[in-house]
Amino acid sequence: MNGPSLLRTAALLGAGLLGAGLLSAGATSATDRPNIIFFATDDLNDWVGPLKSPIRAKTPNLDRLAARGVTFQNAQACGSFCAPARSALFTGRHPATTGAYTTQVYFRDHPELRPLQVALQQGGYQTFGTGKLFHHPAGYVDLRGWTEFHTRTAAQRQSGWPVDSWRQGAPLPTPVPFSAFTRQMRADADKTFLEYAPLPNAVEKDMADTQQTAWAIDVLQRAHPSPFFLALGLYAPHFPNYAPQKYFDLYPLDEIKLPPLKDGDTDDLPPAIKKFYDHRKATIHDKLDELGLMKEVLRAYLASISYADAMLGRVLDTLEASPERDNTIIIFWSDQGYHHGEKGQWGKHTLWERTANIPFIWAGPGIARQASVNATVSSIDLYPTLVELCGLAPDAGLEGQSLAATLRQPALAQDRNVLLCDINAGSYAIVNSQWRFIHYADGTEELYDVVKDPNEWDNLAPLEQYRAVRDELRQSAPRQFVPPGPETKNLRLVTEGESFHWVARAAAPKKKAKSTP
Ligand SMILES: [Ca+2]
Ligand SMILES: [Ca+2]
Repeated sequence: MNGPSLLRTAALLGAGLLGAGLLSAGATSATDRPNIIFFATDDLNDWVGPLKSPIRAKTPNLDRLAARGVTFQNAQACGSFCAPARSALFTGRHPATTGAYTTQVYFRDHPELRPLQVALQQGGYQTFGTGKLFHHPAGYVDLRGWTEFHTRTAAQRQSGWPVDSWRQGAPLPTPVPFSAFTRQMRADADKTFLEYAPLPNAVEKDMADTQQTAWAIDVLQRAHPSPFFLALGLYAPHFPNYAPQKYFDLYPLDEIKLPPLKDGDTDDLPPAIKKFYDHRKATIHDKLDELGLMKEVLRAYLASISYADAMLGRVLDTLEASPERDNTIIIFWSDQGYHHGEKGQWGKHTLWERTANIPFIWAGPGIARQASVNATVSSIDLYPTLVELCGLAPDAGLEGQSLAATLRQPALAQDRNVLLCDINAGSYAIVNSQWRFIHYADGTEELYDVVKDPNEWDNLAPLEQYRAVRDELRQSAPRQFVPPGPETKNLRLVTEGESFHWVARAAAPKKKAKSTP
């Protein structure tokens, strides 16, 4: 028994819990359960050191983590933007099952589902959270199951717990918006989309992500008589890409390389999809090109990745100096990836590889070191993996697969088909290490051989010779897609002190029929 476990046993004896038989169940007693640090990032694609990507940010701390753990090269997101990816992660269920395809509030619509942090708390864990773990607007933090959930300001707790990373006193550049692209966007557009700016190095300590990292470090430095789950959700490198100047300086503009783009790439897409993405390209990609800003936007994203990596470094340094060092698993995760001009797109919300491939790196006790796994996995696998590693009560509805055996023996990893649901019910991708198969709700499809065609330029779906491949991949689609849950535009957020809940908006009164004269 190591030091921390002895401490815990002593504390539990003191509390009279051992005699109550609380620790008798299963092979893993609460005292032997590993601590978990869950380090979440937002919109971070695979441009990081440990992943085999042609463009990579400087991420010395993630490299350090990967050197003592397992890197999944082909980890797929379980949602194509923040809200569905996070709802799926915390419920262990895909949008096809929960109806949380976009910004539906899973804990309002499905209070019976046991979110990950509640499962951990029920398993004897102290649970600590801060930052962007759930979707960022007010009303999205699942308040259940946290020993402590930290916010920077009291105002956040009184107003539905928005993340507000660039509000509530956070440092901002002058002017806002800073980038010429964002300034030229329509008046009704999101004025943070692709917005970026270097900030003075001196304000790094005042940034929301820095402050939340500091809180996580404080938690890590406490004595831990029980195992802990510490979840730190960075907003970086989600736009706006405001980062200290020193991270911009890592990337001289003339060394930035743009991702490849194929002329006429969308010509082989289903007509409705081609129309949608051609329009998006014309309004964003072509505008950035006209302004000559692509490299600037890329540099700011790379700078924000390196800033996020520095926050990871602070957590790793603290853990390495901690008595919990050898008893703590760290998981590094991003909710989904990001396009930077690939296929003419800037953003997420696609079913292609650029949105789907995420960094997913695990290190800690019982996990192989310096290992890289090519087999396809999904972030839906996180919850069942923690059920196994942490000895939690099982949940028959979890839709992922435990990666515990793979983490112990990466060489035994087996490839499989994984699901990525779209924001539209009935549209999805099925992915394995050779194929990406996309099916849209209108019945149109795409198919890419990602081994021969990693850029996903050649849609093979129309070719008769691939009919059998498509038919086989389609077998892995969900049997049904539940209808979307209630849209938040039809709900009203009610705040009550430091809590909140959602209520249905009263239906608008029907207009009185005009009385006939
Ligand atoms: Ca995101
Ligand atoms: Ca194409």
